[in-house]
Amino acid sequence: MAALRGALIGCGFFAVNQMHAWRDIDGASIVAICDRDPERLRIVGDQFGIERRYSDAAEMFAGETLDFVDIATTVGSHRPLVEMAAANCVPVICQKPFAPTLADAKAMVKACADAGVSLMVHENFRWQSPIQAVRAVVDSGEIGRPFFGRISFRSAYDVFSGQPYLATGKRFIIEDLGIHILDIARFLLGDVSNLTARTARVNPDIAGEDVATMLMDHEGGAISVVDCSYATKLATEPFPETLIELDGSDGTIRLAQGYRLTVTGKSGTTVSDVSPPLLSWASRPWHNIQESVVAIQKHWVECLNADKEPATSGADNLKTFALVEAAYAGAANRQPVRIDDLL
Ligand code: NAD
Ligand code: 89Y
Repeated sequence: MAALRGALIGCGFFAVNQMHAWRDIDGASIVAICDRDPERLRIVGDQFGIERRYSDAAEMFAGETLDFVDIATTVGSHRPLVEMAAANCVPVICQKPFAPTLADAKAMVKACADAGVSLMVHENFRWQSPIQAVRAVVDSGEIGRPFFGRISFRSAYDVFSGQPYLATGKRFIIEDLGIHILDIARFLLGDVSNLTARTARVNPDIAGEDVATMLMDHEGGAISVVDCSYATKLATEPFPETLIELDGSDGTIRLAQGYRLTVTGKSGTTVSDVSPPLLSWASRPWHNIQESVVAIQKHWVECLNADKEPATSGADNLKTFALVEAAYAGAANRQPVRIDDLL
């Protein structure tokens, strides 16, 4: 089968990982890139040997024959770019956070559905190999029916030096990072019916909240706590590890710092190292995230070729995005939020 011809829009900080990952994946290649910043276009074009370069996405759609487009811009441009892809009948991947609001996200999903084009949100954290390892244990039945989960991301890593825009938005940790952790909770324990949230800002130099604690009822009966912080100074900085505790009717799973997975279940206790591999182009501590970029992009290629809906399709991501909206609304009025009322 001929390799799928893709284009990348947005050649910034994170897009470099996506470009490395596309180079590692058989069956797809990036044939054109676009950025409105000429310097970013030059840097990424030269680094990855891409000659076809555009400063305007509409010109790129007009000038190229594409099998898909990969949008790696920041959130403000996601809706117009996804709608442009839909109008050009080009299947589309869009980075998280998918949209500024749930209403925008719904409109983007509808635009792609109406145009009959596939849409995947680059919601990559559930594709990290340690998270996949936890899910495999749950699926094996070893711990029985999970009734409690704690999905935790606490760090003081300086994310603002690489991504300065994170310090300036009214919304920070839930929209930027919590969205991944909420998605992992859905991935492990299923969809959510109710959410209660509290937020705080500890760092005085940023505009948004940097601490969030959420309590959720899952439709299957489990309860989870999702807690996130970028104001937590620890002896050993865990960025970007998500730590997990799951209690089930027949045992427990603990994913601890250092990628140590302990499972106590029907067959006793096992302890294993589920560290992600360090890919040739990756660098610590980002290698966990970088590996998941390869995994989600591979999944996209498989889904496009098999005409299958991606696991983190636009429609699926609405259910994660609703948790983000619920967390902000519920933290503001200190009331629980029913998720069905938002969807
Ligand atoms: P960035 O600001 O470094 O890069 C964005 C690039 O997009 C810039 O070069 C900008 O010029 C370009 N751009 C913006 N609007 C454009 C438009 N309309 N047309 C063409 N180019 C345009 O941002 P970043 O840190 O790389 O983040 C990009 C996205 O990736 C964000 O949504 C962020 O949340 C996400 N991100 C995801 C992960 C993850 O693990 N999934 C990690 C980091 C960042
Ligand atoms: O933007 C964020 C993401 O998606 O993963 C980690 C991050 O880069 C900083 O919080």
